[in-house]
Amino acid sequence: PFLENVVKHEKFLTGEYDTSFIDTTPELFAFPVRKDRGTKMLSYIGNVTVNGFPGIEKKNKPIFDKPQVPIVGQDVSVQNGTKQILDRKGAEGLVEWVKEQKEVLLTDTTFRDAHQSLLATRIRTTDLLHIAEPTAKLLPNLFSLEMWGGATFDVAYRFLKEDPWDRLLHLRQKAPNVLFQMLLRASNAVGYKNYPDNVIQEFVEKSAYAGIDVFRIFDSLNWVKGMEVAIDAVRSSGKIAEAAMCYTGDINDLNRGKYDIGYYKNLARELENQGAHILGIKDMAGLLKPEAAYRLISELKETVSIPIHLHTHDTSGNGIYMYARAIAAGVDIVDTALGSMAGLTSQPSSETLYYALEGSDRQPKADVNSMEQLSHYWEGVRKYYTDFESGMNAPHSEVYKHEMPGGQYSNLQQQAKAVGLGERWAEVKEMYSRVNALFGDIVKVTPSSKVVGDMALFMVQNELDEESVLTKGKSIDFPDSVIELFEGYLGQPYGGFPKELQEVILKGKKPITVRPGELLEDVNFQTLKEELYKEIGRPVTSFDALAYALYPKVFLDYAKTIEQFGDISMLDTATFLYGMRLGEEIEVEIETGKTLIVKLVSIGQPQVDGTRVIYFELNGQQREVVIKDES
Ligand code: 3PY
Ligand code: ZN
Repeated sequence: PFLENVVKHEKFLTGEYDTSFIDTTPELFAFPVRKDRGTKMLSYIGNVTVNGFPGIEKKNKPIFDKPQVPIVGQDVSVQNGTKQILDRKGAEGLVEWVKEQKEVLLTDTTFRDAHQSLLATRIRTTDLLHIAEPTAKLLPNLFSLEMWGGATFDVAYRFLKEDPWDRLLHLRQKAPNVLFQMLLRASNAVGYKNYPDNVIQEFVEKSAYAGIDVFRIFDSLNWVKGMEVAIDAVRSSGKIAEAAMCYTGDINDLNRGKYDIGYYKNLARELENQGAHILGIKDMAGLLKPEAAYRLISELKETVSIPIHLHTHDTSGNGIYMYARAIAAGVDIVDTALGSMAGLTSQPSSETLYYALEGSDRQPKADVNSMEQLSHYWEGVRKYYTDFESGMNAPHSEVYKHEMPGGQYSNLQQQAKAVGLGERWAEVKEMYSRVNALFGDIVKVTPSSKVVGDMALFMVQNELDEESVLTKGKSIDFPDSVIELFEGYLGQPYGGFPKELQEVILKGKKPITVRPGELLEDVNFQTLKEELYKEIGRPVTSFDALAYALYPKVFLDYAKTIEQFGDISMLDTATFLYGMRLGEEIEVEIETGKTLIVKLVSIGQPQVDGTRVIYFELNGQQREVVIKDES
């Protein structure tokens, strides 16, 4: 009650005190278990058992083998790693250390991009937390763990009904030795549109504070101006600014002259001058071919003096060979995922790369047996999420033609199905590349890739082609995202917008050419916190306020779900997604040392008002909950 009084105090709410410790000390919010906590949880279980989980087909809960956490002796301590180098020597010192390494360094993406690209970003915090400490102990030589950012932020609130900041804070406690890395969409933060500058600054500051060390910053049109605010904010936080250029086209294809080697060299120079500690190459679709990689890295090594970090997706199946060529040319760091979460639209496999480089003096320093043990855990976890798999099960060389990012493929496929174009998926893919040409060959990565996807669906749906878009365009209502792109609200593409198309789409509206952030008013976080407090009626942390600033509706929906069902993040994933089987008994650890035993006894018949009574035993006591049958 004392704490509750503190957090409700006006001075606390208006931020007059430095209360940041409250943000990073979630234990403070572990109030005594209220009576209705168990009932709320049972309501969730009853609901998902009867109605299924949104977005996947309802089915009986499958039987899963428990994912095997490698036994790493309690006596094995966590070895110091790159995080300690950063803390001791600062960003510049860490950069020097990277340059001194003979072996190629690895970033493990299993906790972020791998499941973003294979499983629609659905892996839950509990499944990450169980393996975080073993990962820290078994892979202390990693350059970094990419474990946050990109789509993980909104998916956590939107679909998993959990707080991404909690994920970051708790993982940090379990894995204190390796740098934590996130993907930041520059002025789009972790969203799909440009935000005011002070939102970007506040987001970077709080993320750094909560545990992020390396920020991979990219702009969806490779517009350096759009990256300035984010790069400066990361530098001021004392963390590592990895400014990335997105790779598109093919530098060795003489027919695709727009993004040639000169383009990338200029961009690299600009990013270095802008203050990048590391140059990232973000090959988001996996378009970089082996010989192009050798050439690109060789020439960039002569162009910039900062380390180079290469990211790719293995969609074509050429990932390992491409990395081998980039490593031969001197790339400093590459991104890989543990075997069972690698390949296809995800990153190339860490173990495979390890073996591919056997006999080379650049083979990464890693214990391949440890990687394999960790990979077994993920093999088990991945089974929980089978319903989110994209269905792609073999290398897919046509990516070189449609150029769709790894993380977009399954998403756009879902969008196509949702608007009744599931049967015409091949046409949608082809249209995607035609829209790219129509837009003047732009960089396609979140959020610009989404705009190209929206337009492709729109054109297939409305039987439009390039010519009819231009001739009939004045009477066509284009998707909002397309209008915003052509208005300049995602920034400026290299070479500008195609003028005729822009006029057709904007219908007399004037596009902007300045940084959108210059036109957007700063968010007043104090007012925002007060507003949010009134909405949700509970203490508002700076983290909540940021989430609300980025995703107002998603955050409020999340808060409402938590109000209805309580914190459901501690449920095991099988129960979270499929509920319970009749007669099944599960254990739920609701806080350290406090476990509830839940048994599903029976499910009542539907009533005339559409409700059902679900009968449980909670720690041996009979409990009933009433839920609405949505079927
Ligand atoms: C993201 O922005 O989430 C991406 O992974 C883009 O490739
Ligand atoms: Zn990626």
